[in-house]
Amino acid sequence: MTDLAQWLDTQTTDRELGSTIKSMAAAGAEIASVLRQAPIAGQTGLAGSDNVQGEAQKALDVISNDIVLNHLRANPAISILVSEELDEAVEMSSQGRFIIATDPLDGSSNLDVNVTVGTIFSVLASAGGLLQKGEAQLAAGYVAYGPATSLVIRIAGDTSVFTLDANGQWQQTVSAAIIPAASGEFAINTARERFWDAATIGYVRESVAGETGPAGKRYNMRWVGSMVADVHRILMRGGIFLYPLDSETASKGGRLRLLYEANPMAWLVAGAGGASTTGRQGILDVQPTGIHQRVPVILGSAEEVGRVEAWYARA
Ligand code: AHM
Ligand code: MG
Repeated sequence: MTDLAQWLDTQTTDRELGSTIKSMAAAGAEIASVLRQAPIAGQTGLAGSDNVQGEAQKALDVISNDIVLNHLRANPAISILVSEELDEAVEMSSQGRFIIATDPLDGSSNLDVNVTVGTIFSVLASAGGLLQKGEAQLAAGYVAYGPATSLVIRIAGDTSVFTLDANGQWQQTVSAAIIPAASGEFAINTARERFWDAATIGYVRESVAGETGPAGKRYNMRWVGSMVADVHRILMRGGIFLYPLDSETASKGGRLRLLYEANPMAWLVAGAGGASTTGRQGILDVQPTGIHQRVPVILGSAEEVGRVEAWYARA
């Protein structure tokens, strides 16, 4: 079997980039062990504070953020940390060559019900500053805390999947994920239909119309409510994920965050042959204007993303 360190040696000659990824992987392994015991340790429920987005922080959001902070502080290759849970960017090593942007624990609403959550991260060059387009990422990944703990990581080549073994080591279990171009599975929060724009309504209506409808095939719907879990399913067997701009999220620019949710996921999907868009622009082409900026997110199987883009071009 190939472990994470062996794989990193095949992907980059930059040992500091490798060590940056190893630090995030180590943080993920520690968060996994905390999550496994959290109901016993009483680490459930709210922390009693709000994050910068005005959302109530869960105890485990704060604990996970601290774990990531500790691992990154110990690595002199990291210059700055941007976290969903911290209003301001945190300065680390002045000589550090890499910026990490992270959502330390995504899918908080699923925490207390023992459903998959995850840690998402993006690696940028310090020289480019905080507000770089997704296409400038040096690497991106996530850890999914599910029945197995998975690390999905991409530097510039393939998107690879590792599984945490009983000894706390990451073993490669998929060398190159491939998202099939065609799929019959979509993921969207349909309870928001009354807020949707014409393109989203058009795409979903076409999809639920079945074999005799304009899409000419039957679709199924899946929505975990943890982006990591929904994207992981798409990386493993295809499908499309949509959190489009809608009339309720329009004033904020969308629901999901560009730097530490949309960009890393778009980077991983691209490495597996999938596509991503805001509907009107490639996600990786969006110029960030703020570290906590939000963006509409549509990603997954290329043909499905193309169908949504066609709806936007018409709408
Ligand atoms: P969070 O970062 O506060 O956990 O929110 C992000 C989550 C995503 O994981 C998920 O795709 C989405 O929000 C779920 O939204 P909804 O509550 O509309 O189902
Ligand atoms: Mg999140």
